[in-house]
Amino acid sequence: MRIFDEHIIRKTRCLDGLWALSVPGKGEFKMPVPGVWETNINLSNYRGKGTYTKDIIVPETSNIRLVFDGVSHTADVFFDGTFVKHHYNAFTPFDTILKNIPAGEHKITVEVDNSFSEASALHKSNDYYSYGGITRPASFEIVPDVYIKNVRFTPFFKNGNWGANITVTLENLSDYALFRNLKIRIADFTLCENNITVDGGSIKQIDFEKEFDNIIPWSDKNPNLYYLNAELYDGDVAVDDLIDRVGFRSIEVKNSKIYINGEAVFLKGFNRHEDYAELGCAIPLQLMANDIWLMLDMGANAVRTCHYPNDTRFIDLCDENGIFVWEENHARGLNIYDMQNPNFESQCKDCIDEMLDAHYNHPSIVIWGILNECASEIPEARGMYERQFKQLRTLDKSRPLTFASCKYFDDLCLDLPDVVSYNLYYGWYYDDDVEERLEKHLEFISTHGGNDKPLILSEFGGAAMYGFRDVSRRKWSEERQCDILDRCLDVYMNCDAIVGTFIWQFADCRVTEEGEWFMTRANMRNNKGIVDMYRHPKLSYETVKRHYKNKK
Ligand code: ADA
Repeated sequence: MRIFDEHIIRKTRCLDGLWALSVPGKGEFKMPVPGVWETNINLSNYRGKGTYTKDIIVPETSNIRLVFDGVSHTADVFFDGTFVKHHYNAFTPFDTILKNIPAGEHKITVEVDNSFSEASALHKSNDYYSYGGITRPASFEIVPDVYIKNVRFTPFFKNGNWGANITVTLENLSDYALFRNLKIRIADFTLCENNITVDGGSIKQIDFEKEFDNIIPWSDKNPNLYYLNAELYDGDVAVDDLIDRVGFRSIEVKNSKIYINGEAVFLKGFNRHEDYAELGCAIPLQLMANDIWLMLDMGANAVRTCHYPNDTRFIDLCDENGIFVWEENHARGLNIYDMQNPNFESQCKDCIDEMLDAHYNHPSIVIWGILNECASEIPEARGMYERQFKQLRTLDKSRPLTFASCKYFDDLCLDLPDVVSYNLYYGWYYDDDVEERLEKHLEFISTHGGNDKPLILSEFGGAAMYGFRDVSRRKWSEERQCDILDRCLDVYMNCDAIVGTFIWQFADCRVTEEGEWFMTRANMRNNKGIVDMYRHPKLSYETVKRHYKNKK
């Protein structure tokens, strides 16, 4: 489920492969997992419920941890016919622990639903597609009575030295107190805590603070990573482990700039949806890597995971390749009525909790975002922005926060984030001059709470149909897309107040047929990609490359 082994001691089994899928009124299928059911011709437009089943063999009587990295978008999980877990949101991982499962054959059933209703406040008809299926890897693990639930790594730089706060969470699944020894290995160092008492049925956190010598920090230019290996012992016997990959780097926001390891950075970024032609959001590792190589080839150093948390393997690749990541919770273009859906706040809260649980340790993530283009101009929505920022600040004090606004001269929330971000489509939705309008936006931002904050141009661009070439450079042609990006990049990358540009968007993506999207999205796709859905470069590939490669 990662691009390295998370466990050497804990036994794990991959659940990827063929699962049986039963869809009412459509039939019985053998579906690949990970995968979207839209890849099957009978289901290419299907929105509704489907039941996945798979038989597994549990090798020894033990506690089982079932892990799903992504089920789109609602999952009800059953084990041997008994309901064990409900989860909403395609884009966050979830797990469930089943105690004392006898050795032998067992059945996992996942009822998957990708339909739109009030029950789903975040997945709705939108400018990207909500696919159906078990779309990211799945696995089961055999966990001992006391197991390592989580490890959090927070690097710091103090008195000329790198150090880290490390918090390990243990859970005792049994009914009685147990004693364990914990060993942490990182770089050439070992940290130990012995005789830890974990009471029956409880969770215990163990904190370490340590400074290290000779650390090579993580940066975009040298993305140096360390394995963080947590091992749990019963006496001398190793019973469990959890391995993660971490990096030492600092992030600071001051004087309207973002500093990484003490150096001001300019984020040369792309917005990227998880979507690839017929494969939908279930993108295999090779193609994720290919996306990163294309972005690097264009000179980019940053990506925004619009508009939801991404597959952990993609973030692993960003760690590996020195790409700065803006990761955000799941919400796109929700108006105040959408935000007043009774499920909205709890679904956003769960999404933030799960995003942080899954991705807190990634050095590449340098910004958390919330609520893309939601109702930040409406007084009733402000409290929701405040609550989400408060939740994030409680969970992570080390990273700056932002939200991408399209409320321009009406925004009421610019004082809340650490970084102000604007989505501006000059040249596409509005034809006024980019530079003139930017001046007005800067004036508004500085007088409405955004003064002294760094500004990111979080979206800009225009659509082009791959292959539509036109000497008169009309809208939708590849030439016109070049013109729009050329002008925007020229202005935004040379403006002192701006610390990052995220082009909309990296690749064309599918949109939902419900709602009004078919009227403005030719081929049922958002066509503002610099590459098309198969990653064929449009003319603008070279335009972007010229700008991004030229800026240090
Ligand atoms: C918005 C939105 C994107 C996309 C884009 C567009 O700013 O955040 O998801 O819809 O506009 O293509 O219009």
